[in-house]
Amino acid sequence: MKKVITYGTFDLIHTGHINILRRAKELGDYLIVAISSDEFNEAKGKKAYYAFEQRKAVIEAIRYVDEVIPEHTWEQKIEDIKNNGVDVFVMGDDWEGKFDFLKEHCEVVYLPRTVGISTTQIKKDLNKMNHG
Ligand code: C2G
Repeated sequence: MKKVITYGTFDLIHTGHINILRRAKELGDYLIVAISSDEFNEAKGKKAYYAFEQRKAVIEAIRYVDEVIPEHTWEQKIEDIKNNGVDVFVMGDDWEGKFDFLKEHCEVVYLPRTVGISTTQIKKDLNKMNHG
């Protein structure tokens, strides 16, 4: 069984997230999604609208996803890959090159981001809608 892993905050789920999860799953048979904890989001300088448990419940409900684990640190990827027998590591290409050090442990694939959608943009648009 070919196992794929990807990482992210996955807040306010949108088609950009769905597209990467679908394409990640297409690269194997089993997709693990490591979701950033609320504390790790702070380390990333991100404040998610939904807390970890809610983001986890949403991602677990997506047909492409087989398992969700928490992402607590930048450093856990090699251990996750080894502990879960992961064959392919996938990220959107905004991370192009940043995780090439994983190539000695598994395949590393950067997929094109979905253009024109982001959680940041959603928040901005909602703000405008509500404040005119
Ligand atoms: N993504 C995408 N297209 C978009 C928006 C996001 O393909 N329009 C992808 C990102 O490239 C990423 C995934 O969706 O691969 C999750 O995006 P975020 O939740 O923003 O995750 P990020 O903050 O990039 O966290 O250790 C890695 C980090 O946890 C990555």
